[in-house]
Amino acid sequence: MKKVALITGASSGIGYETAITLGSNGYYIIALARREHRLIELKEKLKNLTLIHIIKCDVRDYNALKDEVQNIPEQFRPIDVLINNAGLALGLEPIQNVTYENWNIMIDTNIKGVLNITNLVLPLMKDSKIKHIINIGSIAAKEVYPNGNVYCATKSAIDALSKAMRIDLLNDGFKVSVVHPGMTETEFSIVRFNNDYEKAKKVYNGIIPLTGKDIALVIQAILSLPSHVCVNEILITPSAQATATVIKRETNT
Ligand code: NDP
Ligand code: 8X3
Repeated sequence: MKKVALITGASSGIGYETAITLGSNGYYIIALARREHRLIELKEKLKNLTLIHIIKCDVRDYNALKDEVQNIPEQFRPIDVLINNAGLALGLEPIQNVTYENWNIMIDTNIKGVLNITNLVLPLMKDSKIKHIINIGSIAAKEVYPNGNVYCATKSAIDALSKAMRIDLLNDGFKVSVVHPGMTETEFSIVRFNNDYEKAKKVYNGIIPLTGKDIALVIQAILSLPSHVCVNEILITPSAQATATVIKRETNT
């Protein structure tokens, strides 16, 4: 049976690896992000394995998303799985220093972006026999760490929204899962530190961080369970991470 997954933030990191993993396992993929050249690369990589439809769009732009969702080709309908992954942190500053621009972008992307996509895609999931929404939260949803303020608040909102979706969509036959990754080496820290590659690399000094692929495998495992089994939430860290701030770093790695 054909299965279709729509993945936001599929141009990099966790979203990209999830698209590759699910695409290699027979899912038709709808891949959404702003960087079109990355989506084209992904399409090239998946072209002999599955069907892929790419959407170059900003999750903050409801009207543009609405047009794009309306234009999703027939063979990608109904959508079976929605993976709300697009997100970002900007800066690591005490709350008194967070800029107006940065907090707005984080709230608009990480919270409103998820609401925008979910609202628009739900009608296309109505006829699916699977109906599974997977939201990407964070260890930052579970605990607030110094200078994480607004980012942690947005991810805490995703935790709450995931519970809300599970309640409100239960009678419509939906499963809702939230995946909370710990330290995962993607472009996340490069974005957080405004392209300061050295500072981004230091975040993972002396540990073996998770990779986008590790999280993709967890998502694939969640999707592989029998239909009566729903993983409500899962927190995954590198073996060297106990909490957001308790990390065992080796000095010579
Ligand atoms: P990356 O920076 O590698 O990927 C982020 C993805 O989100 C990119 O594909 C980016 O695409 C997309 N994105 C960002 N803003 C927008 C937007 N406005 N519209 C559409 N797409 C957007 O980081 P990760 O893969 O690590 O991040 C994926 C998710 O995982 C995020 O929600 C992040 O908060 C979460 N997470 C990450 C952790 C980590 O340690 N890496 C740990 C816990 C959670 P483009 O720029 O092309 O639009
Ligand atoms: C991203 C990882 O450790 O900054 O969610 O919370 S962390």
